[in-house]
Amino acid sequence: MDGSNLKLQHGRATRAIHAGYEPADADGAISPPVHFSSSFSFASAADARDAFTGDRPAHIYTRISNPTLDLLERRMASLEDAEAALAFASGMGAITSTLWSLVQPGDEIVTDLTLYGSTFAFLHHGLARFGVTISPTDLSVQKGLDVIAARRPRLVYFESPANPNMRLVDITAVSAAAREAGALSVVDSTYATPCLTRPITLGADVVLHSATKYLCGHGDALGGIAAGRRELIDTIRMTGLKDMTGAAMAPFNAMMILRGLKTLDLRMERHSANAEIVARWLSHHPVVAAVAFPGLGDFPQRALAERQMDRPGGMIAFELTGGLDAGSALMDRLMLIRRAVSLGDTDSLIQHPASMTHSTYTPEERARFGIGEGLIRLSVGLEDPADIIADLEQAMPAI
Ligand code: 4LM
Repeated sequence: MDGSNLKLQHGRATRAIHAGYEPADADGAISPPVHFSSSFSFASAADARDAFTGDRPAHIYTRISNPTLDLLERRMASLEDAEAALAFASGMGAITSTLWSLVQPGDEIVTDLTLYGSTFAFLHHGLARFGVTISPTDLSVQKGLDVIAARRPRLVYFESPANPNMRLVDITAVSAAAREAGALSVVDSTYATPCLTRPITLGADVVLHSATKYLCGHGDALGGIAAGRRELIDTIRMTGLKDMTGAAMAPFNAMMILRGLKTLDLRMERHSANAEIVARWLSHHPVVAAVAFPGLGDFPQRALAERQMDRPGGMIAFELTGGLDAGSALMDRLMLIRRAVSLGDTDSLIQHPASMTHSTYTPEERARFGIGEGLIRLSVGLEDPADIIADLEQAMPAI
């Protein structure tokens, strides 16, 4: 039973548990075997040659492929409704391997305004040094679509929801504009996961994930995923991954992420329900100046959230009336919620993007790209929501 068979018949929760694996292929083992092997042997010199020319599909070396990574890739392809997927050592491994494979000097990438800090740094301080033009554009408005049409870039790159301020991008509209302009559309869907949004079915060419976050779900393994058409994924595997970054996922991490995926649907339901309760509480608190959460009635892109996301997800961005000082004081007083970067874990995590994940931007860049200096980011975990609220309550500055 492979991912494509399962896709036609089963729901996403079922596919997250079964796609790509049959116990009969491994002596009946319900949990798939893990192939801790860096290299693979050949029956003959001719077999080895045919594996290298591609005439005979075979595993050669784990930087290119491995049966355990193969299973994770088939499962993720099924969950994303994509032809193929590819695993990497980290989310940044997925992003850098993909972009190194798809652009060359002289090309232009149109990006949305808000991106994860290291993605921003890779584009502006990395690729830009090699002759790639990076053009930040507000892709949440019609004018952004006009820029794509006018500039006809090689690639359009965005996140939805965006880290850290929860901006949404209309994946259907932007992917269509990119296709019309002859550009590839690449969307980082780390915040949404395939349980909330399926960018490939909305027209995107490549969907990327930091699998470190919700896909793993327990904060104990790094990983990255790219999914899309087989021809694109093959190119990323054989150029960006194999020869440029070498950012291959370890088989042990693939096992951890396969285990995490089994409860992804369940966890996303609870993350979303908890975050909705916490966001509502924050939005009624007198010292909270603003809350960005797609599940709130006053979320500025509420209609798009309802169209594009099955649930609101577990991420909240908020600002206190006392700005950064009040936010820092709140963070210092928390006792249950952890002061830490990363997101999508069982444990609630809080951080200050301007001084932490998005300190790769200058203050001027943060102002230009919508990352408030006083913005606090909360990744709502799977604890009892009453306990998360009680911790925030005892830590809130006095009115
Ligand atoms: C963080 N984020 O925000 P690896 N894409 C998105 C991300 O949020 C991240 C990556 C890619 C955080 C990490 C410290 C939207 C990471 C990069 O960390 O390389 O797996 O993913 O707190």
